[in-house]
Amino acid sequence: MAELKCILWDVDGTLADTERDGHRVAFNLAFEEAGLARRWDVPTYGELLAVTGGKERIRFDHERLGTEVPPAEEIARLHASKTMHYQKLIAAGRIPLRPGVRRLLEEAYAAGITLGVATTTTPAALDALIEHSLGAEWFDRFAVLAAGDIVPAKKPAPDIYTYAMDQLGVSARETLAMEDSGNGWKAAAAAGLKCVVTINDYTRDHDFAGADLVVSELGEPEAPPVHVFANPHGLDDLHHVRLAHLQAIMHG
Ligand code: XBP
Ligand code: MG
Repeated sequence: MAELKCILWDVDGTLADTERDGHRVAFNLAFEEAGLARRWDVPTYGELLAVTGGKERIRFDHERLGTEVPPAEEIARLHASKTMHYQKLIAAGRIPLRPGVRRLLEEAYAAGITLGVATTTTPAALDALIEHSLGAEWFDRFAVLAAGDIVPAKKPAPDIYTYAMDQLGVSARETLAMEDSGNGWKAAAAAGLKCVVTINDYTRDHDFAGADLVVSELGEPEAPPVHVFANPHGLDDLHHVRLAHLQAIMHG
C-alpha cells in the first residue's frame, strides 16, 4: 500500500487522439512533399502503430513491405518534415484533449500530485500539443517532460518511465501511469507502475491484462458514464474517473 505521489501521462492517444488525424496525416504530407508515393491509410496506420516512434515506424514500414530501407539521415529528414506538419495541424486546433483529461489534470495538480509526461513522441510535437491544446501554463505544471529519443529504447521498453521517475526522484510504488495502448501499458508495467488505460479506436483490441483500470475514456460529470472494460480493484462510482479512484488503486 502506498500513497499516490506522482502521475505520469502518456501523450499520443491518452491526452489527445493524435494518431489518426494528427501524426498519420502529417506523415502523409511529408511523404507527398518529398515526392514519395507512399500514403498511410487509417487501417494501415493502425498496423504500423505496433512500432512506437515515428522514425522507427517509417523503417518498419519498409521492412515489412520488403522495400529498401532509406539511410538514417533520410529518415530523419523525412521525420523532421513530418514533425513540422504535425505542429501546424496541432496549431490549427485540429486535435482536442480527450474527455476528462483537463479535469483530472487540474484535480491532481490542485491536490499537489507531481505530474509528468512519459512519451515516445518527439519533444517538438509534445510542445505543440501543450501549447495549443493544453495551455502554456502546463510547461511549468508538468515537473518532467520525458519524450522521444532521450532514451534509446522506446515503449514497450520501460526506459522512458524509469527516466522520468529518476528525474523526479519518485519511486514506482508511488507513481501511476496513464496510457492508451498495449505498448504503453507494457512499458508502464515493466517499470513496475500501476496503470490506468483509456482505450481508443486503434487500441481497443490490445491486450491490457493486468492493468489496474481499463475504461473508454476518463469521462465528464455531465456526460454519459464511461464504459468500464476492466476494474480489478472494484472501484465504485465509475461514472467518470476521479483522483479518488487513482488513490484507491494505489491503496489496493
Ligand atoms: C506514440 C508514438 C509516436 C507517435 C508519433 O506512442 O508511437 O511515435 O505515433 O510521434 P506512445 P513521433 O503514445 O506510446 O508514446 O513521430 O514524434 O515519434
Ligand atoms: Mg499512447
